[in-house]
Amino acid sequence: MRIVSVHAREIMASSGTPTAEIEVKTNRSSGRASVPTGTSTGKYEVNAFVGSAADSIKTFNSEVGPTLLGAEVNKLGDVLSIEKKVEKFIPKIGGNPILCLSYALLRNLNKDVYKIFGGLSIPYQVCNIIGGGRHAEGTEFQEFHVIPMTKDYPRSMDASKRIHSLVGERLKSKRVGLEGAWVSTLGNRKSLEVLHEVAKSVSDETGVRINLGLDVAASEFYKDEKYLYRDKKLNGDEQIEFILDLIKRFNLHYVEDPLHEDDFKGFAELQKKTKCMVIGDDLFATNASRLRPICKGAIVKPNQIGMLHKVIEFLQALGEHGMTPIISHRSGETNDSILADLAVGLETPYIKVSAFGAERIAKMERLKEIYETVKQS
Ligand code: 2PG
Ligand code: MG
Repeated sequence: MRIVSVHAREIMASSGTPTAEIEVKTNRSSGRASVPTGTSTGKYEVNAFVGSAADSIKTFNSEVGPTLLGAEVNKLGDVLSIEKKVEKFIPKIGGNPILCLSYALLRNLNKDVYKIFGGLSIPYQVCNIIGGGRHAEGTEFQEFHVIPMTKDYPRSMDASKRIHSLVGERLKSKRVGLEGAWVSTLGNRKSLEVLHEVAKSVSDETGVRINLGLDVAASEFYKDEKYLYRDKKLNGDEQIEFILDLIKRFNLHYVEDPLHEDDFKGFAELQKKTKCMVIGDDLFATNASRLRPICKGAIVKPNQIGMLHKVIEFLQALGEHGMTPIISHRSGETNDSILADLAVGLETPYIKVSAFGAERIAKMERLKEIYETVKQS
C-alpha cells in the first residue's frame, strides 16, 4: 500500500489541553488515531509539542506529511522505518505528532491493531479510584488504585466500576479529578482505609481478589530535598519508612513513583525492603537508556518517549531485566482506544486506566471487545 495523504489536526484532550489527531490514507486503506497529553509530566519526558500544539501541527502538515507521500506501508517494520525517518522532527514539533502518525499507520495495516504485534494476552487492570496530586485537589498522593486479579475482563471491569461507585458514596464526594477518580478530603491514610474496606467488601461479594496500589507521583510535592505533606515534611529516608508502613498496613501490591524522579538509590532501597511491586514512571520515562534493574516494574506511556519503536525497545529492555511493564493512559486522554490494543498485542501484564469518563471507558470497552473475540475463537 502506498501513502496518498497525511493530515494532522488539533483536538482537545479530556483535560482541556490540545493534542493531535492524524489521518493517513493509502491507495487501499485509511486510518485515524489520536494521542493523549499528561499533566504531572516528568522532566525526562519528550515534549508532547514544541511551542503551541497548533504550531507543531501546522509544521507537521507542511514539513513532515508531504515527505511521506508515496511511501510503502505493508507491515509493522514499514511503520517503524517511517517513524525513524521522521524522528528528527521531534525537537521541532514534539513527540505527540510522531507517535500519532505511527498509530494512524498501524490502523492502515489492521483496524484490529493488537493483531499486528503477534502477542495476545488480556492484561490485569490497574484502576484509579481516588485521585489527588496534580490531577485534583485533595490528597498529596495522585492515585489510589484497585487491581482486580482476574483474567476474566468483564468481571474485572464490573468489580472496578462497583468499587468506584461505592467509594464515591462512602466519601460523599461530588467531585472527580482528571481521570474520573474521586476527590477525597480525608488525607492519604484515611483515603486508603476507605479504599481498603470497600475493596474487601467487593472482593467478598464477587469472589475476585482485589489488590491495592498507589501512584504517589512524588516528584510533584518534592521541594528542597523534602516531601511536603500538609502536616509534615519528610526527607528521603523518612519517605521510604512512611511508604513501607502503608505497604504493610494496607497490604499494597503496587506503589508507583514513591520517590522523586532522580532518586534511583531510594527506589532500589525501598524495593530491597519489600515484596510489593515498586514501579518507576517519571523515573524511567519509558526510555531504555534511563532503565536500571532496581525495582520490579515500570510504567510504559508511549507519548513519554513519542516513538513506537522506542516503546518496543523499552519493553524489550524490561523483559531482559525481568521487570514488569504497566502500559498506561495519561490524565488528558482522547476517545482513542488504541492503548487497549497495544496492551494485548504487546502483552503487557497490566494496563493502567480508570473506571469513569468516556475517554477511559473507551479503552475498557475495547478490552472487553477483544476479550470476547478471543474467547470465541
Ligand atoms: C501518571 C499519569 C497517568 P499524567 O502519573 O501516571 O495516571 O498522569 O498523565 O498526568 O502524567
Ligand atoms: Mg505516574
